[in-house]
Amino acid sequence: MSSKNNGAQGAIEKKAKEDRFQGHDYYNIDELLQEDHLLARDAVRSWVKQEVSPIIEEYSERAECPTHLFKGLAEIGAFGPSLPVEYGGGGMDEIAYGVIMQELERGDSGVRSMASVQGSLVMYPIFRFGSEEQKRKYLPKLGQGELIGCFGLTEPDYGSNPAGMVTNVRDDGDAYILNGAKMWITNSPVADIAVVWARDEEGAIRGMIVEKDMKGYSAPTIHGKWSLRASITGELVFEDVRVPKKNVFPEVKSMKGPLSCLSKARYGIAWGAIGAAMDCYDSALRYALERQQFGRPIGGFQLTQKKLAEMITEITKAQLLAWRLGTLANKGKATPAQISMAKRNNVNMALEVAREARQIHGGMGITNEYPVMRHLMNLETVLTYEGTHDIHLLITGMDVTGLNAFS
Ligand code: TGC
Ligand code: FAD
Repeated sequence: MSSKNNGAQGAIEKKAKEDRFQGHDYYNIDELLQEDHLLARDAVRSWVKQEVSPIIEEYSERAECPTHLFKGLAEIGAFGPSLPVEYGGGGMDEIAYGVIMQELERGDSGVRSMASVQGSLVMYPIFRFGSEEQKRKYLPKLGQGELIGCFGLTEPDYGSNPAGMVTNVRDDGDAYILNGAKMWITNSPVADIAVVWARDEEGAIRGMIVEKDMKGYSAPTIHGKWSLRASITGELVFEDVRVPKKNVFPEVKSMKGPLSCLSKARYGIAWGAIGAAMDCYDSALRYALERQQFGRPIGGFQLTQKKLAEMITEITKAQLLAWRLGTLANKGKATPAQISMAKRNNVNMALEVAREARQIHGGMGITNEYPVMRHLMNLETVLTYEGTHDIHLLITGMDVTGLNAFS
């Protein structure tokens, strides 16, 4: 089956297609990147072409997580790229972290999620809030992919408003007794440990490392997702789980703990979404030049050019936003509200690009012959997790007005 429109059946049967992706850099943003950023970007791009592209459509169709990729993700340094090497990270800067997320999400948002959760939502809180003993015990193994982690904040009744959480701990001597449930937890069914946020008897929000073998812990899988199908999502259920006090983060006792982790992950998503958008644009551009209708390439029609021109314009704006955010983050100056703006803008941009790319591919756009529909479906999740599109708008609104629309 060629990439021309020869019938959807062949397209659906054809697996392990050649990945012809080329990066797009309309404003020479590469000139703003350092040598090590470009090396990291190119290494991850090659790895994605070799390890992700040949299998991702099949895994996505089967709604199965390619868990064998955890080891490879560790080897390419995708877990905590900007955390110190001695604590299992990559010792790189925030822009390197960003370009790595971009390339992973170019492959699939679910693969980027595997790295985001492990690095930014599990390793980062242990690094930032954990005791020295916790860091030494867990971080090297997490960095090497020997342990898989998940992050439990969202609850069935508390999504956008995690501060309302009812999962709780009560003091029991040398341990806390943990009860409650978390919902929509990426990687929970395959995780060895969970970073869990719960309310203590004084009402303070505490973070802790819960191990899967602890009695009363379970992590059932959530089935039936039409989005992020190559990522495994589950619940976390705690029934009188006895969590030793040495597993509790000693210092942090407020929402600042989990929200700081979100800032780290949202930053990565702001870059990641550009990858998904670039893949859709790349596929649409090639298709528009190859596909003939009315005796000429569809790329010759003004309406197709409008779509492509607007797509590359929006991708370029998002690249500049991410790069500037990265330079601020490197100086420790990126504010949570700035990160919210970039996450919201870039994910929405990617979703719009995916929709336009889907149209350019005509009927073929809904098949697995092209990556576009998979990205489109994935991005519906990315628009919602790590703070919904509207929650980020309200964060920007609060930042510019000084007025809180949440309470
Ligand atoms: P609020 O009273 O505003 O703030 C409490 C304290 O936290 C500080 N803070 C932040 N710090 C760092 N980063 C941020 N993004 C921060 N946002 C707030 C704040 O300065 C304050 O500090 P202090 O020192 O005064 O105590 O907190 P709130 O509870 O009222 O927050 C409101 C709101 C809506 C902004 C927050 O709840 C929110 O962001 N909601 C969205 C929930 C969300 O994003 N959930 C994500 C769950 S994890 C996930 O989706 C993983 S997907 C993973 C994957 O597969 O990739
Ligand atoms: P709700 O909060 O119920 O929101 C529903 C709608 O109401 C949204 O459109 C929202 O924008 C709107 N809304 C809510 N409040 C307001 C308001 N004040 N003003 C205006 N509109 C409002 N969580 C984790 O903790 N860990 C994970 O690893 C994780 N992984 C996920 C993986 C997947 C595949 C998905 C889908 C979610 C994941 N999440 C995870 C949860 C995710 O962060 C939440 O889904 C998200 O924060 C939204 O919460 P909710 O789904 O309960 O929606």
